[in-house]
Amino acid sequence: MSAPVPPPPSRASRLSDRNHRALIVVLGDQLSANISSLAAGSKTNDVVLMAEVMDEATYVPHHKKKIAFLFSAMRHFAESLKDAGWSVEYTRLDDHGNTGSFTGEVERVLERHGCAEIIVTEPGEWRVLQAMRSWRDRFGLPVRILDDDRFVCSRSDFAKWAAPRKQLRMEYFYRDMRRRTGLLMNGTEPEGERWNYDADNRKPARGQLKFPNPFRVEPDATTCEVLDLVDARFGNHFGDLRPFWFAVTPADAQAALDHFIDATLPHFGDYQDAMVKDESFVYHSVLSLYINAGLLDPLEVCGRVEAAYRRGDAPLNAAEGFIRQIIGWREYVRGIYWLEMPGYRDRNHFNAERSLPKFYWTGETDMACLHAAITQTKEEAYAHHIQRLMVTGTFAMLAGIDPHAVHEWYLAVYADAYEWVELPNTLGMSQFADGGLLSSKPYAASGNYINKMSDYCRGCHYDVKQKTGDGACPFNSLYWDFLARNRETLEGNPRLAHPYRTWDRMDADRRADTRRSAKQILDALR
Ligand code: FAD
Ligand code: DLZ
Ligand code: SF4
Repeated sequence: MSAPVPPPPSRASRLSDRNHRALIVVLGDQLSANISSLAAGSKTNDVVLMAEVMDEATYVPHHKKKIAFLFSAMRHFAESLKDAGWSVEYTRLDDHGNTGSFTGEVERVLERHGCAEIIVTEPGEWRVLQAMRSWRDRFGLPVRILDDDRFVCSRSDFAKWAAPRKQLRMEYFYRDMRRRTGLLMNGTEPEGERWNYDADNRKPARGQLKFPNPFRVEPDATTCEVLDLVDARFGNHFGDLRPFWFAVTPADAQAALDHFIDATLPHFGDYQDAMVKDESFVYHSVLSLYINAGLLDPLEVCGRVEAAYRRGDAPLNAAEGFIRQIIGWREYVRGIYWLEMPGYRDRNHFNAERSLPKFYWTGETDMACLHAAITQTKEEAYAHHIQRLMVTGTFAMLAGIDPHAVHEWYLAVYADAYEWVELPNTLGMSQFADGGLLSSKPYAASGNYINKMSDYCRGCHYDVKQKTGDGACPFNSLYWDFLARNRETLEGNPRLAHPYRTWDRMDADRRADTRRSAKQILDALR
């Protein structure tokens, strides 16, 4: 664990103790007008650097839509800073002399401006923090790395929360965040006298439901220019670039939030875990890419959701479920990331070594659930939580795919993916590769779960009821094979006692048949 970052001094105290020029570096996921680095700077004195760099666009092969979203949002943000009176140095990807890295671009700007200090808000990835830490020696300048106060819980506060605890569990952390923010609280008590309405949020989406589409924005001239650039420079990356409909400004992201609150939030809770064929978004907000890039403020979003509940425009299970995802899970996974890095990335509890199947990049598989989740990921750079967790995630874990390969896939393919949020969700929550640090049991399930929560199985080549043999749903034998294969590591987990008893009660022939079926499926993945 690195030393906690000291809180930023107030703007007044900072300006009074210096009259030199500072270089403020703003990263692609720091597009917030009140971010701590800008709040600590001076419009009239300092220079802001923003840079499109090849290193960031290629350290994993990001989805084309993700690159286009960030480049366009960065260009708009730089313009808004200039309009607000900041002096901005903006490097476009194709600018002559672009060095391709943050460090190279900092060096170039320092050569042009006589800066005496570098100010940054802490980044969302360990490798970028390491680069920033190298700048002091490299450039012989003080580097001030400020807290990212867009989060409710700072890294140091999370470390303090975690230190005395033998076991970290999101639920207790979340209650503290509710108390800290006052969201959905009545004095010291939770609204509705329960902290968590998760049990009410697991309805399958059956019957005649109407699904609102997320808010769509027509690309403007800046976005069109970026789309051409991405086409030309990243044509070999995963994913469809067009149609491109993401918001790229705070105003349009606000409109997307308004739309979610009006059209979608009332149903968010009930159907949070539902999956529906040909419905990529169900009742999800599709706001994570805007929140993570800084176009929306997470606490403002939660405030709007609480207000909708208090007005009677959304039920409590929807408002609580949504707010829990943001001040609970989102803050919690970030805390775990910084607490556990850099070792976290290499955790591999089950010593899983299989390569990622090729169909993760093409969607070409007869498994209808995986085909749907991957195809929409390719089209939209989006899949909702249950698809990420219980379809692509569960399959990879059951099949013993190397968790690092799984991590790199998730980091590349989703428009909202940055390591601080993606890695704990993938490695910890979905692959159990951290051995249970983040969640108390692996999210392992047979085809039965997907059948219960979706309509995928009805149109699938495989039969979800068939346990073994050629036409059987692959999740069925892989589920038991996973438990049998990892018995030594998992048997002691009380939450798995029931499935192990069931496995032991099966007759020996059936167990052998199950493992044979699983072996055939795994062999075919090669
Ligand atoms: P909604 O379902 O509408 O949820 C509302 C908001 O809550 C989201 O916008 C997001 O800000 C937050 N949220 C919900 N669940 C989580 C969570 N588990 N962790 C953090 N925030 C959460 N989320 C990312 O933002 N980036 C990632 O790279 C990412 N990778 C994931 C990988 C795996 C394997 C899994 C299982 C989950 C991952 N998630 C990630 C969490 C979650 O799936 C996405 O936040 C969510 O699907 C985004 O869609 P949405 O905005 O429609 O979310
Ligand atoms: C993801 C990304 C991409 C594709 N490109 C850039 C870029 O060119 N310039 C930039 O400042 N940021 C980019 N990003 C986001 C960074 O990768 C992100 O800021 C770091 O990973 C820290 O979270
Ligand atoms: Fe997925 Fe199995 Fe259902 Fe097919 S039958 S959609 S593979 S769970």
